[in-house]
Amino acid sequence: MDDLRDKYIKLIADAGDESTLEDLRVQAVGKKGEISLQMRELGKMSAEERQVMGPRLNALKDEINSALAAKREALADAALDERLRGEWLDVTLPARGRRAGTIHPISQVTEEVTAIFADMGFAVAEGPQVESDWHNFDALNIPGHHPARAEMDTFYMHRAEGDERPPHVLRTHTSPVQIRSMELQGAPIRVICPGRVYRADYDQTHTPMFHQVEGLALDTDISMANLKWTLEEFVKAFFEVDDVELRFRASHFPFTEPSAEVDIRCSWEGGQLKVGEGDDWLEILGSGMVHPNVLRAGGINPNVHQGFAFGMGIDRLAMLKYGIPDLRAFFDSDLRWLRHYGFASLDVPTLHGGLSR
Ligand code: 2NL
Repeated sequence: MDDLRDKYIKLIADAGDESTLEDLRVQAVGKKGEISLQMRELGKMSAEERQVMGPRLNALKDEINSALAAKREALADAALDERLRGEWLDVTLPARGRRAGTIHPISQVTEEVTAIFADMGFAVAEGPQVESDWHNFDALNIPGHHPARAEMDTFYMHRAEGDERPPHVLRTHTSPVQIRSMELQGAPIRVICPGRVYRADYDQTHTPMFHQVEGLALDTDISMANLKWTLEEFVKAFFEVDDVELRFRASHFPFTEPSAEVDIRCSWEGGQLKVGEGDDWLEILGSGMVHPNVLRAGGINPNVHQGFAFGMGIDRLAMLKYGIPDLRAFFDSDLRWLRHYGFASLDVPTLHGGLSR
């Protein structure tokens, strides 16, 4: 019986596939298998012999069955490993060309605006979207009681019960980034700050998250004339026209004095925007000379350095330049919309290569 056991344990261990294993099962413990035949012999034995041989044969049968089951599982594991080796898929591979994504118009316009101002010597600065109350408001000459705070529809962060400090806010404009730039770098300085901003407002023309770009230029001798030239150069480059006419309308912002809203001459003939001709005016940005209180908040001495600042909405610029009618569709992530209004990912806007082709 020991020979029988050793023979089958070895044959099972050496079996290379499921069908060999099944043949072995039939040969050993099948109805007419070697062990079954031995069991039949029990009837011919004496009672004493049977009492010894019966349990031994049953134990042998169990051992062979367990060995078969263990080997079957090992073969299945090996087969699965083999399949996994053959059927692997690299999910980090780039998408196939015809399914490549597109650059969102907001990213495209941000790149265009950045390229234009970079060419004029402006650096790009970024900052936190969750801002301190001080950077978002006080530093910009908007103290606690100022009506501009109420008008901004600010999203406030949570403070623990009993914590009396003013809560942080989702920045309502990118101006705090310029405050941080002044703190870090001092004057002279030329920066633009593009990015996401937040206001609790949702209708046809407002989304609670939108995009702004602000600019700041400080030096010992900067005037409104420099602001006017800078904005003219920007508008010509952005709308890809040779000439523009700007109209500065007196306005009011807490952070600039004097302040001006800037319109560009345009026509809407046939429902299509043409910049630089026609009898309509299109408001595109707000601007002014930085208020002395704001300079001081940024650590700048207003008796030495002064300059201009401006701010505009990127989403609106994108709608105007690329004829996109509905603001809210910008943030729906509708693939059909993205394919229609999106830009080829390798056509990076540059001044020498063409901003938008
Ligand atoms: C608008 C108007 C404006 C500014 C933003 C600014 C920033 C600093 C100091 C002074 Cl740090 N001003 N930013 C100035 C004037 C207007 O934005 O209509 N934005 C969409």
